[in-house]
Amino acid sequence: MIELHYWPTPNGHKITIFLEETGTPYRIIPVNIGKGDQFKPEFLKIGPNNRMPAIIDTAPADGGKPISVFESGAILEYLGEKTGRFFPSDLRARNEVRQWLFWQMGGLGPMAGQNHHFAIYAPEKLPYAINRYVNETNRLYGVLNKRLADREFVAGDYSIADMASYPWTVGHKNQGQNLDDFPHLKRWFETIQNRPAVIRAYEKGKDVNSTQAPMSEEAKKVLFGQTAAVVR
Ligand SMILES: N[C@@H](CCC(=O)N[C@@H](CS)C(=O)NCC(=O)O)C(=O)O
Repeated sequence: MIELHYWPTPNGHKITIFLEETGTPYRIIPVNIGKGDQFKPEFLKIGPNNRMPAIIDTAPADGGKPISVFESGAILEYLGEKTGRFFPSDLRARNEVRQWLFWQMGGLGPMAGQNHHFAIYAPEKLPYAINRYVNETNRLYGVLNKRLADREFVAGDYSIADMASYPWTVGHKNQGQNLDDFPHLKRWFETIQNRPAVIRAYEKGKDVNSTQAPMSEEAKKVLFGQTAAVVR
């Protein structure tokens, strides 16, 4: 059984997509990041970066005590290895998947995250910051589009690399991007969007947080302006 410490955000959706795709038994423990659950000492024990998602595998492959994992990329690799699905064991295939997973973790996710921050949440609309991240997101969409020009998925067969990137393209409109400018990415996006497991994963998200309202002022206070004090 996998205990998933989760809130329905792009990084959270990555893991429910994997779990739904593989039919792995899991239990969601909500981490309401707008209310500060990510700072609770019990969460920090498994998620020392005060960010969700994190998992606890209560039945690891070695038969030993439970294993916890934080960082969505590490979680996807861990679950891919555990289940033998969506993270190929062949040297070359695995190398492809890993590169594109890290590309998402170090590029698309953080840049699109800053894009959301400056374009939507920042109290001041700073044109320099907005342009920088809209342009950088645009560049990354271009990289992904080019990659998808001659293949169905990012790294060969459908894999954890696709599961990592897809949730970060769901908010393309808010990121100032038009999918019509990226036809290969658009085809890939629509293919993944229509997968039954992906639909179920997003439904799970709505069960955990049905609020579609814009982020509250209270949540903004919790989420923005954090310093080292939050993990002391
Ligand atoms: N690199 C981390 C990033 C996780 C992350 O940024 N999670 C956000 C939600 S998408 C979060 O928990 N935010 C809580 C906070 O900012 O305090 C991962 O991929 O797991």
